[in-house]
Amino acid sequence: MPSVLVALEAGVLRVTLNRPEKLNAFNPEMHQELRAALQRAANEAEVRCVLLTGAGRAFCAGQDLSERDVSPGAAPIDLSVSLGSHYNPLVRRMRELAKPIVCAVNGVAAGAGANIALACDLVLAARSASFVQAFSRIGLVPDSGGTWFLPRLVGSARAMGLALLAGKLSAEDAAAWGLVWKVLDDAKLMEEALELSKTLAEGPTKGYGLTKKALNASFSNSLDAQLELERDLQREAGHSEDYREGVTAFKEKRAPRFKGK
Ligand code: T3D
Repeated sequence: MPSVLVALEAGVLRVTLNRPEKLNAFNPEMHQELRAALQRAANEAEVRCVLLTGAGRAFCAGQDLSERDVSPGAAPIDLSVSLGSHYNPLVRRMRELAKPIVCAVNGVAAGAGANIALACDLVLAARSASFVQAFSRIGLVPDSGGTWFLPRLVGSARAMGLALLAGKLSAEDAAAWGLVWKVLDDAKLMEEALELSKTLAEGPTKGYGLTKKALNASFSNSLDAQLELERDLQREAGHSEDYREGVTAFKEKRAPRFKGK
């Protein structure tokens, strides 16, 4: 049974974390399969949006702790190896993918699972979903970009509370705090996530990729540097076929037919 299910439909690469008996916790196979799916999204022009979700009742419970031997006498584990070879490249790959990633958080998102959801571009959450920075419960530091995303999304006070107390944040509170884009009734989550993903898959993919680049750079740039970046990215966007189509469609008073080029 694959650890990640992948299906392409109408420009949307649906990627489902598929270890439901472990609440979709990460093991090396799941990392490898997710990496391959994101590589496919980057390589194939037919893929114009990625939709990430989880099978079963959870989105993802972070690292599979049953793979960590901490029994008395076992050698200490160097977790930097896991972050360096799996989690950090995953988050970089997601942020650098020049196509939008929608996340449908179908249930609990804990540890790295929570922060991988936050690394997506548009996060939809089922009303029954929750977010847990579970790391401090086991003596760890939030990873997978958590210490970067959280203060930016919810401010330092709330980021610190989430990280130190490791409480369960409901989907409703996550939306109220600005952690996610929208909360949907459980029964509507996948339908609406798919609809949103299809809308994005029909959009100006190249412009979306450049927009991701600009917004991702904004946190470390001065206003001057950001203005320069916008100028450069706009030059690139202005050379796209989709820009030509967008302006033509506006002038002809019709909906644009973007090709993602
Ligand atoms: O190690 C490295 O590579 C470093 C990188 C680390 C990144 C990380 O993600 S560290 C954080 C790891 N994750 C956690 O600490 C979360 C652990 N899980 C939980 O806290 C809870 O399970 C949840 C809050 C996610 C859900 O709670 P609940 O009450 O809905 O479910 P449950 O009963 O706790 O779990 C159901 C089953 O899933 C249970 O198995 P069982 O008893 O039915 O056979 C549980 O053991 C299993 N499970 C849940 N999370 C994990 C897991 N098994 C392995 N690894 C997990 N992370």
